[in-house]
Amino acid sequence: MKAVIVGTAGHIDHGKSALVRALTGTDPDRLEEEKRRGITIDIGFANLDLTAPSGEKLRLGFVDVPGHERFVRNMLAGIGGIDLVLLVVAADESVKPQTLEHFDICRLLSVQRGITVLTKRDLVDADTLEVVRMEVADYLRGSFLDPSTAPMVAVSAKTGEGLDELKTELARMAAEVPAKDSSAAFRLPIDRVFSMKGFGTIVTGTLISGSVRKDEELQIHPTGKRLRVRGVQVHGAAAEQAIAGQRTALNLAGVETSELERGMMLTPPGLFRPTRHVSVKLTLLPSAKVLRDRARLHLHAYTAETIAEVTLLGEKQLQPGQSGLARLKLDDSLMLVPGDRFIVRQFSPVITIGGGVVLDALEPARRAKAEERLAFVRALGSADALSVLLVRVGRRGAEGLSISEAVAETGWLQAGVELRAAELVSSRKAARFGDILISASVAAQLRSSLKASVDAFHKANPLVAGISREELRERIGIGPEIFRGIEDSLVGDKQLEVAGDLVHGSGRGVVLRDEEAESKQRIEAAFATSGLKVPLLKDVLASLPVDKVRAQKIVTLLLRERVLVKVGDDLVFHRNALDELRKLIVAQKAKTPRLNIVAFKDLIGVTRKYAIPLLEYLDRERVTRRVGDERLIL
Ligand SMILES: Nc1nc2c(ncn2[C@@H]2O[C@H](COP(=O)(O)OP(=O)(O)OP(=O)(O)O)[C@@H](O)[C@H]2O)c(=O)[nH]1
Ligand SMILES: [Mg+2]
Repeated sequence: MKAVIVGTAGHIDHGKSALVRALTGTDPDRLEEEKRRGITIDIGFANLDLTAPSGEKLRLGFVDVPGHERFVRNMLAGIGGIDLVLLVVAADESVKPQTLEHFDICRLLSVQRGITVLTKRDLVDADTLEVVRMEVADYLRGSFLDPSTAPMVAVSAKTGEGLDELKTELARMAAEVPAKDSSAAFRLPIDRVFSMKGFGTIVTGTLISGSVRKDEELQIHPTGKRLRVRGVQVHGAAAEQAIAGQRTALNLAGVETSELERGMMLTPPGLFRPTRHVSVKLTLLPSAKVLRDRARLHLHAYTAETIAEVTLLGEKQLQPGQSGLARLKLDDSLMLVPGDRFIVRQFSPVITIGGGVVLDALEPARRAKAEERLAFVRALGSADALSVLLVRVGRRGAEGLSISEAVAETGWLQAGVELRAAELVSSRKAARFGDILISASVAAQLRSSLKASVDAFHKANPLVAGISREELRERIGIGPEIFRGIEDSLVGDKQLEVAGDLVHGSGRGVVLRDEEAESKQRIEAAFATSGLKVPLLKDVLASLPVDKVRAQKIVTLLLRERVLVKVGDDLVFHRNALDELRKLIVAQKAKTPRLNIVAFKDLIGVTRKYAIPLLEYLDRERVTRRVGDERLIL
């Protein structure tokens, strides 16, 4: 059964609630005070089953809103998720201030469909009805309720006249409403919270996207608390799951009613983050005053409301009737994603002055400059989904954008992000390394700076085999995943080679000149033949046919290749000698697990001058551990 949400709109006392009651049999005014005063204060709900002309079964969920100008904020909490609107105008009063304000709100929220309902037709004669019909038609001309395309029905809740015609129009129009995307991420803006005996905490709302099932884990924003769905009700009846477009009640486990309130939003856990900075396209009503930079406004999005400070991007003020790009700083965190619509009302006196659509709700930690932000938001505003992802990847520069960040930024499901990411990669607009996307142009820059860095290193260190990967990565200043990807691609193109931990230019071993090669051999031989009774390094170097600086570089090369190992100041051993030492000590453990310095000296036959640095080396290598004056063999 297809679910469609129908909202009412219109001036106070024009018969919205009476109409909902006449259509559904349910009085949407549920509060005692509402019944006593005969006005609607808060949103109310009712259901109606209809059959579409095609025979399809339809379930209409009505959200009845208050018309009183003081309760517009409650009206706004109800109108956010509606699919079509009944614009109610009393035939004996015609268009009034909240008719205008409510209709402006519908347009700003981009409501696409609706029916104009002239109520109380039993109170006027045919001529008056005609005059009102023309007045209302004039007002609606050019809008989504233009009388040439949208129906206008005159009814009486009292006599029932016109109700069948209205139901027929409702069924026809509900059948045309495109189904909300139940495959998108689940988001439920909460409009009511209460507790029910035997059940505990219940929340209700209009399910704006995705679906939810019993026993699922959810997260509540902005507090971040996680909780579990104990039960689901759809349009007042127990259900296995609720899908987008349905009036939904959830019985929640693990949370008290005091922790929840209207304006919070339920989502799957871990996907989204609430935000206090949003970039938006803002539209001012023609009736509004000029909007200046830094103005403070009331902002309403779905059931949430907060105060926003506007920074206009580009022009320094926004003219009535115009649209512009802006960044809003919110007093409270809200869970918003691009595409979400909102309404803004003047700070004081509180009247509706405009609305807009969210373009970006999650900014990276690095603060963008004003021009950068303007360019980014402009690019987002005019882009299709694929380009949106590319623009977002581009914003992250060499940091890249991970798949999960892309989900949080866009509000798309992971599968959607993956699909678009794959398309960007196959069209060579972006590169993907592990879980991270970077733009093709940034990848190209990184490739050349990585290559240039390696070349520069070789130039500065001609006798060194290569630069260590970690050092190279730090020089470029990029994360490990992207580094590995760029390195791989350069290796694949035979521009670089990787040997163990070292990166060097392709085909470039270390080219030693003859006397250097000879020196290198002589140093190695001097240490290889002396075992642990090594000569002093400076004596060995002094005997070589090369100058001191070059000799030192050759030593550095031998240390890097781990042919020689530095054990203390000016004290260097051949790797093989140290390996022998290690074996000897380990074998000694069976005889006695403890050694003092004298025993150690005797065992390996060296002087105290060598024994102490060697023992400290063995401690560092975790072959031994110092305990008082002795060494414990580990
Ligand atoms: N005669 C007549 N009276 C009506 C009709 N519809 C509503 N009324 C009366 O008009 C008054 C206001 O009706 P409501 O349905 O409460 O009006 P509303 O638009 O819901 O008002 P708010 O929710 O406060 O904005 C009530 O006394 C209704 O009985 C109708 O078709 N004919
Ligand atoms: Mg009412």
